[in-house]
Amino acid sequence: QDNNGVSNSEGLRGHIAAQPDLLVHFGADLDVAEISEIGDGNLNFIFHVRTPKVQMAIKHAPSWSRISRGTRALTRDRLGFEARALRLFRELAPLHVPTVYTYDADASMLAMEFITPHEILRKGLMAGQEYPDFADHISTYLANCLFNTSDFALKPSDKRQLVAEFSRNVELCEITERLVFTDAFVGSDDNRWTRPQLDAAVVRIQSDPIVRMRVEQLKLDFLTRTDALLHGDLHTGSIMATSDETFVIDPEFAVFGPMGFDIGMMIGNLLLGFFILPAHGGSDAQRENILNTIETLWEGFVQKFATHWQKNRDGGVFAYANFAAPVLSGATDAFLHSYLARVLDDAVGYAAVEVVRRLIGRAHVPEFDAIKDDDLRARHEAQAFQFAYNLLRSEENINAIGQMTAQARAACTV
Ligand code: SR1
Ligand code: MG
Repeated sequence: QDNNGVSNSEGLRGHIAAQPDLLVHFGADLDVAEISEIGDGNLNFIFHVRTPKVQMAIKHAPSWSRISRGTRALTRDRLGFEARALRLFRELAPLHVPTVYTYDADASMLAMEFITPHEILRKGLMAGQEYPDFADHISTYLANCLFNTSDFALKPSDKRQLVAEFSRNVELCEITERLVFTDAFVGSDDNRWTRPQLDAAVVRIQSDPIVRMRVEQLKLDFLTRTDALLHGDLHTGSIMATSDETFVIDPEFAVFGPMGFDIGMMIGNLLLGFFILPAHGGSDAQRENILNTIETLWEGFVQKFATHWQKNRDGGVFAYANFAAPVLSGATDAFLHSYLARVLDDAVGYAAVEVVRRLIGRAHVPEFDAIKDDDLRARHEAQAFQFAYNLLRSEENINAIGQMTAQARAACTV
């Protein structure tokens, strides 16, 4: 399926030639530029354009989703939200977000820095690659982007305008609402899982009123809270990394929501990698590394978020400059701690939801699907599933990240 003539290399070359802002990067070398389509996502096409002097990634969003091969319409506006979010996040976390060169709404093309030699984190983790600085990098990204788009940093009027702007990202939010929170927990013809091995587990979770209540609350929070601007789809396929650099890409699902959503998606995807690693030949030490990454990520987030908090005591919601000196000194620290406890509880819930929907919903993750032996895959799926199920039906809050990683360790019996 073609779209506007740019879903293939020659169409793209013609498009660049007609765009002065893009052509300036390539000049006469455009004629000899190598162009290849390198995307493997569900929605869009990504072209790598390369000359001896310049490399660029150009993303094209057709008016349908790639996964549907042209049969399911999807607004091209998604690329506009991605461009806007990338530019904002780049300002807040410059070491971890690529530069946008141009965004052309008419052609639905987004030209940006080509990140190399980084690879998709999901693939690296599956191959047993280690990323010693990843937790530090991603916690910086999360703390910077979440804190600085929240009421703790922004003037209420600026925040409301941003919220209004991103609340128009309706169609992609609908995908999340359905695929993340509804289909897997209520039932849908689009769901798929390893049959018959997981049949009983699917019936059990879909008929559990405690799980249903928790997931409904998490969904309602996603729909109604506007804590901070989220990436909205922060999984290990949305990250490009080497052992010493990390870039977050693909924020087309960006919208305001609970901070725990982004953190939980990230943790959920790391946990999926943890549970399937033995099937890829990963060692105990490599699995421990993933749990350690989750713990360091959360602890780094807390510490960096608290630093932002201390520096912004007179900003955003705490702009008390015009008020008399507070009688209760230290009260805001107590609020910080209770706020972060809520973020952790939310993150654990969203992580569990992500694990479940990636195992039995429509959009799976390749590290599980790559295991062709059904019984082997089902054994690891069942362990991850049971772990997530327990988290969702537990009446006790997780109040330290180590409690959650301990449960994961106990559930993964190899
Ligand atoms: C139809 S899109 C399915 C999934 O792919 C994206 O990466 C999101 O995770 C979405 O839920
Ligand atoms: Mg994506």
